[in-house]
Amino acid sequence: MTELKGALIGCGFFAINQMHAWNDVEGAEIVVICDRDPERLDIVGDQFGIERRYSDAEAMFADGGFDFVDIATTVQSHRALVEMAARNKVPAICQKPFAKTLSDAKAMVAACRNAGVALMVHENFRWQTPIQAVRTALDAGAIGTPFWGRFSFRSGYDVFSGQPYLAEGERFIIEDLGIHTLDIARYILGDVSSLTARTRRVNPKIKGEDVATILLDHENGATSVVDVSYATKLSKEPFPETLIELDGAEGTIRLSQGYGLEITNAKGTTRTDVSPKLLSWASRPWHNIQESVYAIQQHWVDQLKRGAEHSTSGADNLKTFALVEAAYDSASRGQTIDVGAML
Ligand code: NAD
Ligand code: 89V
Repeated sequence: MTELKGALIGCGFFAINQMHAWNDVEGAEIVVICDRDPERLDIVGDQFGIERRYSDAEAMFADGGFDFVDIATTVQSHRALVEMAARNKVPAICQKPFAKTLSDAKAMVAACRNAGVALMVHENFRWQTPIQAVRTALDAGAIGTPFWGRFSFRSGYDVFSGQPYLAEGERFIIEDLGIHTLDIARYILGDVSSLTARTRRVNPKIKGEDVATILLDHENGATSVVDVSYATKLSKEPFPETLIELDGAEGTIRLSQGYGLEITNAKGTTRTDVSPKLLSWASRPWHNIQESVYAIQQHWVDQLKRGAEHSTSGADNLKTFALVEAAYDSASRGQTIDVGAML
């Protein structure tokens, strides 16, 4: 298979997973890295044996020598870096959250479309093995047409030690984690027409909300609840599992803590272990997320080579990002938001 050459911008906390995954992905390798922090640049360069290193993304693009760019910085730089990739006609992966605002996200999609380059948002949660198993069961007609769902992520895990910036923003759980859960709800039950949300902050040491409850009206008539919390202290910590309940006309699906999938229909009940693989470089409890990083990056390469649309293309992710903005808007105004009108 021809090797695509990639550049990675942002050598921080999460990029380590992306670099490990690139080592496993078939058909691509990272040949150049960039970080404006020289210490981070050297740590990642030395760990992964990458000689070409830049502190300035503009200079890296000017020198070229790569077929795509993987942007693993935090949200503040996403628009500038995606537009830089578009100007240089380089296909781009952009970490979530895609942008600071929906209008920025729309501009980024337009820039890549006009430049004729692919753009994929690194929205990896839908690529988790247990989420894929739920989707496979639904597609196989295991429960008939779903009419109700719950997508739940409730945890007391300390995410702030690895990602201190999460404690500092005015927005927290919907923008950082709920964005994944909303994307899973869309992936499983389809696009959303309207949304109602309530939020609160329980942890006094952080600035943003750490609890959100969101009611979604899907275009196909299904109703779902997305509930997320980092203020939930349980006897057995579920981080980073998304739990799912689906009721369909002919049965039910339950994805429970510990990666158990239970399907009940006229044939009876089946129980399957849908645990993610523990990749050689992965560590519990992050292995679920880490495996999905590998899966989405392999998907990027495969689709890029075929010239086909990515599952979480920039255009697709506008519909997830709109749910994030709608949730904050709904929570602050106490009103139901028409999501279709935002797109
Ligand atoms: P981080 O702060 O640890 O790392 C970001 C790095 O980018 C830093 O080293 C910083 O110096 C560098 N950087 C920022 N702007 C730059 C620029 N313009 N040019 C060059 N370098 C620049 O952040 P992180 O925790 O690694 O998070 C990065 C992104 O990954 C965030 O958007 C976060 O939401 C996302 N994330 C995703 C997942 C997931 O499962 N998809 C998990 C964790 C974090
Ligand atoms: O996946 C993420 O975006 C992470 C975490 C799971 C900690 O919320 O920031």
